[in-house]
Amino acid sequence: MRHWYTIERGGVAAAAETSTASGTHGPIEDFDVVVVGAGFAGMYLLHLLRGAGFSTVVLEAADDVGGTWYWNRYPGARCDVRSIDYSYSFDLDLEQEWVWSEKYATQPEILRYAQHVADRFGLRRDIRFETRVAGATYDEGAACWTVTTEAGARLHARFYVMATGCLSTSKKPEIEGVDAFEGPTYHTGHWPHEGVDFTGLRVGVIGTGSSGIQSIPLIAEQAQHLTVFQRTPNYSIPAANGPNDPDELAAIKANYPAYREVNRRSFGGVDIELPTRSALAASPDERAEAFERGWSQGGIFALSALYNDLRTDLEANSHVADFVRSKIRHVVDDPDVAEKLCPTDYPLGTKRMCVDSDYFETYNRDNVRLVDIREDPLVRLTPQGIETASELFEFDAMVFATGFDAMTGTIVAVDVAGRDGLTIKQKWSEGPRTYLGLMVEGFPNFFTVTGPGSPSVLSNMMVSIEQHAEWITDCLVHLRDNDLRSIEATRESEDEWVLHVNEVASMTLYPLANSWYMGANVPGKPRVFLPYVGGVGPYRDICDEVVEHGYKGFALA
Ligand code: NA7
Repeated sequence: MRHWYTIERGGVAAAAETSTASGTHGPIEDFDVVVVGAGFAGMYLLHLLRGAGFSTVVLEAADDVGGTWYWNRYPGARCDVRSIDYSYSFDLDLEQEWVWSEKYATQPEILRYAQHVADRFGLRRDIRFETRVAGATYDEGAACWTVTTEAGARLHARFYVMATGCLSTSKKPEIEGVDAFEGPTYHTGHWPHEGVDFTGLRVGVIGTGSSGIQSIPLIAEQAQHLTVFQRTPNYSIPAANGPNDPDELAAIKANYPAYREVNRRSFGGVDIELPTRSALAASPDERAEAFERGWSQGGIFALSALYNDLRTDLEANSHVADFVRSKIRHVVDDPDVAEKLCPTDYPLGTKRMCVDSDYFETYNRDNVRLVDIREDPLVRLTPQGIETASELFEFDAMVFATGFDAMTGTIVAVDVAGRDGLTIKQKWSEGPRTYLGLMVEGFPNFFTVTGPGSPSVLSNMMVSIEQHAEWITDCLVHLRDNDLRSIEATRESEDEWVLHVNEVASMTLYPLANSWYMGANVPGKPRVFLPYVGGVGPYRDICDEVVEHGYKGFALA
């Protein structure tokens, strides 16, 4: 492997030696690119960067590839984007040969896919597993990042990429005595690899987001008794999962490249016909018929993509929200429980829409109880279970389905210091600031994949990951071809992009919910809309245009 940048820098690595004073040890290794994270983003980046001749190493905390799909092994974990869409498009043979068994793939199947890709493209040899990054510091004089691992190793690289995923720093419930419970506790985002058997146990689950909604029906089937502690009810629609129709699959595969191209140019990274009609222009009967059709079709977009104003107009949204509430009341036998399960204080779709298999039905079981902690707040965890304002609960096991410090948590957890020692945590103290969700002013040669300010979690992540990995690789090739050693977002372009991201978000209903999109699930986190809601296709055009205009908005040195 030719180390283009390391050769150019001439001997930084050779000169660098052991430093025990700082707690680091061993020789400093030199790479063109250090990538953090061996999920789908890091894996594809490695494949591309190696192919382009850059010496690249991927550092990964886990002991295998998969990222989100490595950690989130809770019962019922599956993707809410269809498997034919949630898969790599970069290799024609791979996409033809891999066969997804279900419409929505389970976590084990997605993990097997990630492992297959790692084997197929020989990725593991350049991935260091069980290696957690502690810090990364930029030396402006050398245009070089020094990346430090928790074990004390140091690596030099011209470029530093965080491909750390959007939902990778899990968060426990903020409650007194969170570690006081003497029985086992499991976080859905860090599920034991060997699985958990709840048979015969009294189980308490905190959290009713996607992870809670997917796992609760399966835990209820096993447990002797299950108590669910709900802070905010969620809108959820049946997944209508099942085996993939072989004929449909064959038809898509016969035309896969064109199919993928439609996804790339689409709004959310999947081929969905964009509605042109307002919900308010439809009659009540027409709306009812459309909502029923969407409900029985199932899936994450089935309701929210029916009319063009559901994400922007409260009255339009109230119709679809009413419809879902009517479904919950219809399914759940106990009217009091049904009311507790009905979301009422935020518009549908402004928190991530959930898809489920028999979630609401689960509350009709004799062994399941719902506790609304808005009525009866959690007070503390006790050695035996949970104390609420009015009751003591005893459990044998507890599950925290309490989500993540999304999109920024993992990035600021690493001590990333850019020019003049400014850390990313300081820079983002009032909310993330990026240009295109790709780069940050003050942090030359540092990239984020699907970072805040890009479509990321509002899209089919695979489409957004591939776009960013390709954009970054092309950018590095451009720098190399033009003998440039650094790239950095300018302050002006970053200001404009942040403004644009906020302006577009403010045209929608998203800011009305206390969602993780808004950073509202983490106490003290700035309330800022994190992803870019302008759409995958338009965003891609913007990124391409930036390149066509000589990396407009970036300072190249
Ligand atoms: P989510 O969607 O953030 O859900 C977390 C749930 O945990 C949600 O119901 C929270 O209530 C609840 N929660 C969080 N903190 C607390 C505390 N302190 N007390 C009580 N309840 C709490 O995470 P998921 O893992 O389910 O899903 C994440 C994404 O993965 C999902 O959107 C999909 O994209 C896939 P809240 O709503 O904040 O009131």
